[in-house]
Amino acid sequence: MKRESFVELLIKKIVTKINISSFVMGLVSLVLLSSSNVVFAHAALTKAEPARRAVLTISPKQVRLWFNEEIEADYASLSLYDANGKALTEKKPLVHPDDAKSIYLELPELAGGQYTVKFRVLSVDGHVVDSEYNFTVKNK
Ligand SMILES: [Cu+2]
Repeated sequence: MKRESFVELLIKKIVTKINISSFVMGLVSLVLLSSSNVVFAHAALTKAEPARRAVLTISPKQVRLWFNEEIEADYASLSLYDANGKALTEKKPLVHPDDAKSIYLELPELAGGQYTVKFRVLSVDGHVVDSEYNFTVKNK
């Protein structure tokens, strides 16, 4: 009887240890998983200026895009096209000096009309993210 309860106690202890270690393992893998998500996530646009579908009364000086991760300027493209599909500048986008997650393209004076911003950036995980959106400059 005493022997049995000792064995029972031993088994209980082992089971508790296993539970704790599997809990710790689970925690560790959770932390690893979430940190790898942060490192390997897609680059996503978080903000744009001019904003999508914005209607402006004055010509913007630049198009600026913000992402959720740092952008490699060498693999980034950002262009502006008019309603006829003509590029408005041959300039290349630059990473903003104050924010490595933001790129911008300097613009010439824009006449009234609808414009399309097209961009393509390389995510840290190696995936290319590209998209486009429109904004309008009102006729003066
Ligand atoms: Cu990805």
